[in-house]
Amino acid sequence: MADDGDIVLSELPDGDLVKQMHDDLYDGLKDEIEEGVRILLKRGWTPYRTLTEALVEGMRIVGEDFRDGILFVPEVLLSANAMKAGMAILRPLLVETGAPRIGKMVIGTVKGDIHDIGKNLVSMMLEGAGFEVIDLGINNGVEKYLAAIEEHKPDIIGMSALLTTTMPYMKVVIDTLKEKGIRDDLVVLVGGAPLNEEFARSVGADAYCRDAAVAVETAKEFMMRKHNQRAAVRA
Ligand code: B1M
Repeated sequence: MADDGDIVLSELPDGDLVKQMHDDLYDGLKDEIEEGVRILLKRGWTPYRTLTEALVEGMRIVGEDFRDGILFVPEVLLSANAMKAGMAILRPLLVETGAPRIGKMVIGTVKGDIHDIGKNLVSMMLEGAGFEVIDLGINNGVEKYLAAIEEHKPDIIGMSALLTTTMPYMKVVIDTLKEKGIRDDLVVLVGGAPLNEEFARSVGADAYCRDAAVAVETAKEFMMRKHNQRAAVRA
């Protein structure tokens, strides 16, 4: 059993365990994060609650100290690694759904940007909500999006950016979709910590998604509109 010094994770009450997991994520302790996730699930926590309260909240704390120059890239990489290990346990549980596929989405982090934790979370949640998700990974130039659109014929394109220097690339992708005459065939959703609604509008996206839950709701809403439009045309 993994323990944290003298601390036995399985003996902690929920609140203390979650706090300890925030510390363990901060310290990049992958084994402890995996164990913590398993304990919470065993205690009846839903995968979503475990994800948001134990992992995402822990990463928020890491983000603050990274911003303030208290943590540096190597340390944050370890935290990211631990976060991903926890997410890997939750992924199959979040995507477990007998629901029919309600839409298809191609998603990727834009060119120059290697942040993928948020994007992965969005992918997982969308899959869990019944979407087929084609995840292009990180550092995607416009040609990658175009090739994926050609191959997979998605309903929705999702773009993620975590850097103020990479978010303008979303406009490059959307402008290229316009040039190719395919912009209006697709719904374009964008997300990432430095973005906001105004930015999304300014680059010509259909919507900005603050977090993974909003991404799911927004994607569902657009699919509903699409089905209604089709029904209206048929009527
Ligand atoms: Co970086 N980094 N980082 N980083 N990093 C930030 C983004 C930063 C804000 C930290 C800071 O405060 N200084 C800062 C950007 C500053 C800016 O642009 N103004 C920054 C920097 C500067 C950098 C480097 C330049 C550092 C350096 O090298 N000197 C470098 C850049 C590398 C590159 O991309 N070219 C870099 C590197 C890294 C690591 C590799 C160490 C690591 C990434 C590991 C990985 O992703 N595999 C890392 C991390 C972990 C972070 C922070 C700490 C955490 C990001 C994260 O995972 N958050 C981040 C600080 C922060 O954001 N506060 C930071 C948790 C995740 C769940 O949230 O990604 O916001 P988020 O996703 C949310 C929503 O935004 C939304 O839903 C998600 C889930 O709710 N969402 C979408 C995201 N994408 C979406 C797509 C959608 C919809 C919703 O499509 C439809």
